Amino acid sequence: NLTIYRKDYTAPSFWVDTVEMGFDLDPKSTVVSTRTTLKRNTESTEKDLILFGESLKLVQIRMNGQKLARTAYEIDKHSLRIFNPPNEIILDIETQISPIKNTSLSGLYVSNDNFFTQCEAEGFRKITYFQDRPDVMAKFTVMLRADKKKYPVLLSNGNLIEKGKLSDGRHFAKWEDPFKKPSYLFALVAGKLVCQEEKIKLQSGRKALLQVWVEKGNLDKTQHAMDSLQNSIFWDEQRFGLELDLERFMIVAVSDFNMGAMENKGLNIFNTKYVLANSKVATDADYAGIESVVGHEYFHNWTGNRVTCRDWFQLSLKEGLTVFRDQEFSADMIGTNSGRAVNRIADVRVLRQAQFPEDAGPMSHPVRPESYVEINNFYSVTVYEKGAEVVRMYYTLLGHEGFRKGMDLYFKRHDGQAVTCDDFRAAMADSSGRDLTQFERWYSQSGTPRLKVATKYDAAKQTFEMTFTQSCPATAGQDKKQPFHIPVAVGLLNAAGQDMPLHCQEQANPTDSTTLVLEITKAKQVFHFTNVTEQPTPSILRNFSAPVELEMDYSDDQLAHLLAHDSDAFNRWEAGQRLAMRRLLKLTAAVQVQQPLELDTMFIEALRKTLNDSTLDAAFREQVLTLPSTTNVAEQMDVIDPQAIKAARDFMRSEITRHLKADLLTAYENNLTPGKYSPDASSTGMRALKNLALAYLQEWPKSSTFELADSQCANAKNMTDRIGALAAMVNAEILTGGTHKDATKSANKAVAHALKQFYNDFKQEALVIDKWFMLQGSAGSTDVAKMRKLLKHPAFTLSNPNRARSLIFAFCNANPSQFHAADGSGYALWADLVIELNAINPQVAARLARSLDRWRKYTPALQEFMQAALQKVAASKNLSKDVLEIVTKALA
Ligand code: HT7
Ligand code: ZN
Repeated sequence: NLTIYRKDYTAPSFWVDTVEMGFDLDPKSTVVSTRTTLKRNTESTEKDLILFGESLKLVQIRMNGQKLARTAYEIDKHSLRIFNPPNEIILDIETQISPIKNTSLSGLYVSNDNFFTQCEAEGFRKITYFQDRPDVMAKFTVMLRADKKKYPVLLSNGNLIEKGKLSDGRHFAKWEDPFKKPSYLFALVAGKLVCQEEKIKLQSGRKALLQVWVEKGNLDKTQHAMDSLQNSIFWDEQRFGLELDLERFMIVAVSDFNMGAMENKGLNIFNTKYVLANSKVATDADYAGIESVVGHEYFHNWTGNRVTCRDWFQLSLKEGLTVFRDQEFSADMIGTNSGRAVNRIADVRVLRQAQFPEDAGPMSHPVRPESYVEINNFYSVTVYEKGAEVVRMYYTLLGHEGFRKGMDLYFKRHDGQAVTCDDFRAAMADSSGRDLTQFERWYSQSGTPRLKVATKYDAAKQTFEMTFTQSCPATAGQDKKQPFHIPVAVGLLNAAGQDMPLHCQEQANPTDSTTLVLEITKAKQVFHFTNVTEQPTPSILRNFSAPVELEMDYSDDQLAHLLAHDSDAFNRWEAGQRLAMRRLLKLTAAVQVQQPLELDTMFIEALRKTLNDSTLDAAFREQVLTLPSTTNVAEQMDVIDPQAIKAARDFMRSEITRHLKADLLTAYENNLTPGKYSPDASSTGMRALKNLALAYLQEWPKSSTFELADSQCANAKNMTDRIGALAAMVNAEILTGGTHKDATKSANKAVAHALKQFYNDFKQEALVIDKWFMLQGSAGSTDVAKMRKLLKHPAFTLSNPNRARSLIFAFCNANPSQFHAADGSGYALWADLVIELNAINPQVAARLARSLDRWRKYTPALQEFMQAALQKVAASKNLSKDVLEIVTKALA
């Protein structure tokens, strides 16, 4: 049995004081020497010292200066066990590894001829034998040696304490990290890199050197990352009183990387996607992504590095908390209430698009999982995004000051330690005097809770009653659930759309605000509001105060009222989404029984009103006009019929355009952003609305709208406008089909030309070519045959994760009509690619394997093809633990 359980945690048998490492770097054969000083943990019952190791050649091992007898230890594919060593030991281990052969991008590997490491979660064991677990923390000193010409830059964690020349054209650099750290935070980088650097003054007056390292041709794309880093440093000082604890902080960009970035102490390593930006190559979304990921990794310096996880089951302790912190950072950077709401909407979109389905599928797990086969599979939207929602609920329950007190106590108690989610909860409870015992269920129970609300207004008594009933569906391995502690922020709107004063019998309103946080702790709970002078429209779960599915029988009129007036911008948007979702579900049902499709004027008029309301930010209007995704609709259905959803959604889009074409054209013209490019919130919002209008307008099969896109594409001064127009054109390609044959022909020619031109203009920019592939992977016109052609394109490769994701993930996760082709050909392609990727990079393969998680929910004919594809993968040879866990759980 490969499964590891949380309940089996035991402390390590030895503690480590210091680690001194030496690297003789060579792509084919790198020699790693490691000297570790260890002391027995007298509280452990384990007598032996167990070191983990993967794909290593052991050259030699010595204990306290003596060669270790072969009978003193045992070694297998995954570990090295030393039998009952003395209580205090110095261990010298020499291993040999081959970075060039390491295509998994975990451990030490080569990318574009440079060396990089990725050690979280368990990559350090691919470098040397070690107690590679986060509760073993040590001080590291690292000596790097390499050819000076090929690898002029040698970096590791902490401070550079020595450097110099060696014989044979080699040189060395010695780095010392003053802080104890777990092995997963170890990093080294070596190669031909250049940096942008700036010195800053910290709150305490200390100075720090900030560096952003990139390949030579990319030095014109580092300013935004540098600005984001400085903003992050100052934000953490102000908001949480947390100062940078190092003299030097480095960010290095690498183009082959499995995730977004990595928070190695003082030496963050980033996917190029989250560092490189200028207006020519990066979109507004890229700029926002960079700010948020740079912030995220920097914030880990306290939440993750200074206080780390006891074991990997506690991953959300650092990830949920750090996502919450980066969300708050991005929101504070915008500053306005409406901007904050737009950010919140984006976060909730991710949750609904990815986390709710995960939590209802075969990989469902609690925020603090109970078991895993491969920990890499648990770097999940549940651990990250739902984990952040859990942290946000503390914030909502305790308030701004209360949460800060909890954070202060957490650091006071645990700085320098490896701790658990329970420790975090205890700090929040003890600092506030609140009983958070029941809150623990957010960590232990999986699934998205359902919260049903029924209301009753008594005009004579002027009372309003709200009855909440909570439940949680059975999820993988969890049949029965206990009630959660749910903070529900509510407000009441009068007929004029204003907030009414709130007087609740069961819950005081200490701040006398017009939003009250009700605390639901029981399966059923009633709240009575008094002095309610007229029938109110309740605004429930404001700002999405808990990660639940709210079930409330709103009338269309109530929703339109909320959309027009709610003082809570999130719920304003939510009301619009509910109106749209209701109609999308009806239309999908109508498609299935081949009934005529109709869209009512009331909905169209509500959208028109929002679109034309110039008191609203463009960014907010764009969010309201963006319909729920196919996945959102699918999650609301018992049996998913992707083609019917697509047809319903396409119909809705074309009806919206038919009725609102003049308004959309005006929105387009009013939101042009001439002049110098700036990624500020206002310009970003304008571009988003303009490009959304442009995309809608393509539903109106007239050459003038297509020409608008074509001309924007040809004349765009920034990547947001260029790719926005190109996307609109690519999607128009099939939309203009049918009756408009001539228009279709010339449109298709223009699309082909625009795609070719785009490729030629950017063929040197890997991240832009990723966009080019992504656009085509997700285009409704890209069927399996075209996909197979694109996979053979000379610029395509499976071994670069960004490139693989851009085409394949786009097809499997964002091209529902083609991926779910009735003949099962999309799934067959998926199976081939999962198998091929498994041999190159198991982590990326396992992510792709997740695309069929929800197979049991589809129509029977599709289910059959999906099951066959899953079985094909499950039966293939040399399957990694990563992929095996996903397909086994899917088929169980
Ligand atoms: N903490 C980092 C996790 C990470 C990672 C995990 C598994 C494999 C590769 C990886 N690269 C980075 C990222 C973060 O949450 O900040
Ligand atoms: Zn993180």
